[in-house]
Order: sequence, then C-alpha cells, then structure tokens
Amino acid sequence: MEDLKKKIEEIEINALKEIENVIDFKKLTELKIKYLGKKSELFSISKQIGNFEKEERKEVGEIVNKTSEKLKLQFDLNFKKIKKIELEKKLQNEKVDITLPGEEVEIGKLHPLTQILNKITEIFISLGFLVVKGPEIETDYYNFEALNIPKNHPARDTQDTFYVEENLLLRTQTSPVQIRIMEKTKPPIKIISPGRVYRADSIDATHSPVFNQVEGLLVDEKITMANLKATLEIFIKKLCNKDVKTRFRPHHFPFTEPSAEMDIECFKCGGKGCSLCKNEGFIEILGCGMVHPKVLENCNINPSNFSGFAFGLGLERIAMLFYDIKDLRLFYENNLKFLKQF
Ligand code: 2NL
Repeated sequence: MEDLKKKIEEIEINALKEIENVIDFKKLTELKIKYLGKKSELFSISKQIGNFEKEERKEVGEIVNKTSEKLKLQFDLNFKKIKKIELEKKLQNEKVDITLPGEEVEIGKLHPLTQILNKITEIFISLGFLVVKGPEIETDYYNFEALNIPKNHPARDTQDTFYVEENLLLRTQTSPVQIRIMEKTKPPIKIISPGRVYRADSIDATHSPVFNQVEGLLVDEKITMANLKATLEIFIKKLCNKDVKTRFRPHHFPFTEPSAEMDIECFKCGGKGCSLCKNEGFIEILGCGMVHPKVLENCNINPSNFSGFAFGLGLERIAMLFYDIKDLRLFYENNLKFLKQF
C-alpha cells in the first residue's frame, strides 16, 4: 500500500518535471498519452483498485484522481501556452507597417458628354421638367409620320436613315419618345428626352452615324412663343453661368410652326467676330418652335385648347463648343489622355 502511494507520487513528480518546459504540440500530446492514456501506469493502477480492501480502495482512488487532475491541469496550461505562442507568431507575421507610403487609388470621372448631359438635365429638372427615355429602334410612324414629316421628305430616305426593316428604323431624333408621352398623357406635359440617335452619315470631324440629342417639350393651355424664349434663355444662362445674349432666327421644321434656331453671342470673341463664330458674332445652339397643330392632333390633343413648344439640341455639338474640341471622334475613342482633361 505504502509502496503504491510512493509509486504514484513518483509518477506525478516525473510527469510534472517532464511536462514543465514542453511547448511543442506533438511532444505534449505524446506525453499526455504516456501519462494519462489507456496504456499509462496511472490507468493500470486505477484498474487494480478493485483488488484492494474497502478502506484502502477509497484512499488509493482519491490519490489516483488527485494526481490525474493535477497532471491534466498542467497539460491544459501548457496547451494554452502553445496556443498563445502560435497566435503571437501569426500576429507578428501579419504585422502591417503603417509608416509605408500608401498605394494611390486612381479615381475615375464622368465622360465629358455625360458631364454636359447631367448639367443640362439638372437645369431642366430645376425648371420642373421630367426626364423620359424610350426605344432606339422605332417605327416609321413614331419617328416620321406622327411628327408631320411627309413621305417624300429627304430625312426618310434610306440614304439618311438606317432601316432595320421596311417599317422599323433607328430613331433619327428622340421626338418619338415625346410623341408616346403625348399620346397617353393629358397636358400639362413638361418633359425632356435625352438619348442616342442615328443618321446614315459618314464619320468625320463634325459627323457621326451615332450621336446624342436632348429634346424638350412643354404642352399646356395658352403656351406661346414667349414661354419658349423665356425658358430657353433661362436654360442657356444657367448652362453658361452668366448673362448671354440670344438671337432667334426663323427656320423650318415640319413638326413645329413657327420654327426657329437659337443662337448665343459668341463666347470666344464676345460678338466681334472670330474663327469660332465664322465672323457671325453668334453661334447656333439649338432648334426650336411651337409644336405643329397636326402633331398635337396626331396625339389626340386638341390644338384649340392646348399649345406647346419644343426644342432639340445635339449634345456633342454643345460639348465641342464649350470645351473647344475640334473633332467629335475624340468623344468615342476612349483615349485616356483626352478624357483626363475634363
Ligand atoms: C433640330 C432641333 C427640334 C423638336 C426638335 C419636337 C418634338 C415634338 C414635337 C415637335 Cl414631339 N417638335 N422636337 C422641335 C424643334 C426642333 O430639334 O435641329 N432638329 C432637326
């Protein structure tokens, strides 16, 4: 009995000594099996407890339990120590040097055409207009017929318009979007319709088969040319951020009557005459007019009760003027050297 007690004490002392400085996971696991596993001395002693007298059984049992608890505790402590060391190692490896210079993130920006479009859109929204979009493939009816463009008009020629089928074409202006709105909306109507339009042109410095247009339309009771002029003058002042002289020249469009083109005083020479305005002193900005009564009728709006004005401008043309760009192709080439300037 006393021998056994001594034996257990020895096991404890040896084990604690052997465990003490082990901080290797594999080694510690092996030692745990050696001292506490199914083949350990302590386990085989606990198996023999049954052979002792009742009194001794209790005593030996307590000692075996106490020792194995003590060893378990020491193993746990060491395993924790190993975990902590490993975490510290990991953190050390992942340490970030916050004194290193940062990597520059290149910030993109909006395309010059988008910048101009956003500015135009914001101005008309501030005046109470809604922005509407529509299909780029249109029927002959919405692109021409409803707009009072006669069958023999040159714009309808296959030389000028891209046809998909006999009756389907790529829209040549965004007016069809507005026709669709007028068909299903009772005035007042106050809208602008920006978007891509198509013409069968060859590409050069001032022509492209695809370009962008912004059209506007206002229909209500008692709308006159005075409303047209006031609205477009406010628009151009806001776009140029200053008081600009305007000029309305008579013109002809099949869908407006009367029709006009609006010019602004040349911002390069201030009206004296230069290369930009071709010695005119004025630069053409947009086309406009009072919506033709036939167009209103086509949309089931009675021209005796309602009238309206409309206008259309080419986005690329405006952008070229404002940024002094001589070749429209630059807008479509995605050359960063060009785009970064805006
Ligand atoms: C241009 C200028 C213009 C319109 C577009 C329009 C739209 C409807 C009814 C009447 Cl739904 N007019 N749009 C009006 C005047 C000029 O565009 O240079 N176009 C070839």
